[in-house]
Amino acid sequence: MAVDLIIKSNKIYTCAEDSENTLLDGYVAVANGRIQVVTAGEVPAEICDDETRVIDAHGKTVVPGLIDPHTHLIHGGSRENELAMKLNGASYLDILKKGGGILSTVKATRKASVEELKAKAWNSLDQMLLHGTTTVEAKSGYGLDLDNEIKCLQLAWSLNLEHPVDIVRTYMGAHAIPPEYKHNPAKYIDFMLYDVMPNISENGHAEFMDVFCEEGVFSPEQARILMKAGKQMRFKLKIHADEIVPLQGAELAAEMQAVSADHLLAASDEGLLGMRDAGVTAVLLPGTSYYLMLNKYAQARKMIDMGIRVALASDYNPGTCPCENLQTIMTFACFGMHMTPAEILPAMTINAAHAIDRSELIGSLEEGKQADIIILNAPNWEYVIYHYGINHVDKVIKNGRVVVNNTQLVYQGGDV
Ligand code: IZC
Ligand code: ZN
Repeated sequence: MAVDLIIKSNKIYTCAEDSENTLLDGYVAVANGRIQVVTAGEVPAEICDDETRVIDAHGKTVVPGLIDPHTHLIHGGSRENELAMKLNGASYLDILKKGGGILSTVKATRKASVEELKAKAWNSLDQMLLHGTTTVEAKSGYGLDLDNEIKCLQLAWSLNLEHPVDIVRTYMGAHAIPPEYKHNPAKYIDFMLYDVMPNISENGHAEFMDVFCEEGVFSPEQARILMKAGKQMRFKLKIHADEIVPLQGAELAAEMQAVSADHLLAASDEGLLGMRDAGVTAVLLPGTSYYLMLNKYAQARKMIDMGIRVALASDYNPGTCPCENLQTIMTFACFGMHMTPAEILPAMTINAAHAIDRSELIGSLEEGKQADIIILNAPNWEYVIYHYGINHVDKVIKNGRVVVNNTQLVYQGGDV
């Protein structure tokens, strides 16, 4: 039986776990949207016929589609007005306390029509795809009331169906206390527990749940209550943990057996060891450290040496990292956190797949996995990180179909 697509290259990085042969000079063969063969050597004539498309990527670099396991994709408006405040020394939490930050995006998101939100998110997804991202996690958390949270999660589902990029949905009502509950945060927590979470769980609007555990936002005690209830309702768990103030968020992630704990700049060593033992993936967001001008990054080197699985993400959002491009995040991971190119590649592919519980399906070039593959205009993987500030993506293959060709989007609308 002939295959649909063959990609040949002398630099195929499979990112397969527990395999010594992660760099091959050979080919990837794709049939029916899945990877059929990945191997070193020449393409045997019998797997090709007249219909088989052959891409000769010799001299270019072939890697799995990048996975972005932490984004706040769907939101209204933008927050460039905060730049001057930041440059004048206002911190992220100062701006939030004054009703700005997340709360200004909540206002804009509630006001926006579904069509407006869709057009904005679609543009972001196009940017992500052009820069090599083939799957993203997308959090709600700018609606906060029932109707607006569901509006955003349903939109994420339509985008998943209509746009080539796959979207994994996370409910994040615990992102901020909405203005209508400003004087009664306990009541907002009850509202989430009894009115919103059961609805979202029963209707399958989200697979994951996330909590912003931070000083002045949700305390570790509140986060624990929400996560426990979420677990009972069969949500998989994530947590924004120890980003700015150390609150033992990493310990809580381990205790609750979260799938991932994200940020972790101020995580304790005990918390990190707990995460390792509980198999919690660390999702690091160095673009946010840069953008908040923290002069501080998560201790990636220490985490890797401890044996924690480390993934990287953009944190794409309108306040602390308005950047869809994972190649930019690679620059911060390398030059800010001293991760090596050999560590950054799995952090954006197979480890990122673990962070969204998709490691059986995506994140590596292995037989049977979804054919999400990118071809980079670079002679090897190190070069992509070395030559920074430009887009190296030449082609993107999503589910076996070429959706970016010669750096341009080539997908047609409809179900891709
Ligand atoms: O809109 O500020 N950190 N949530 C937690 C964010 C950043 C998004 C925002
Ligand atoms: Zn976030």
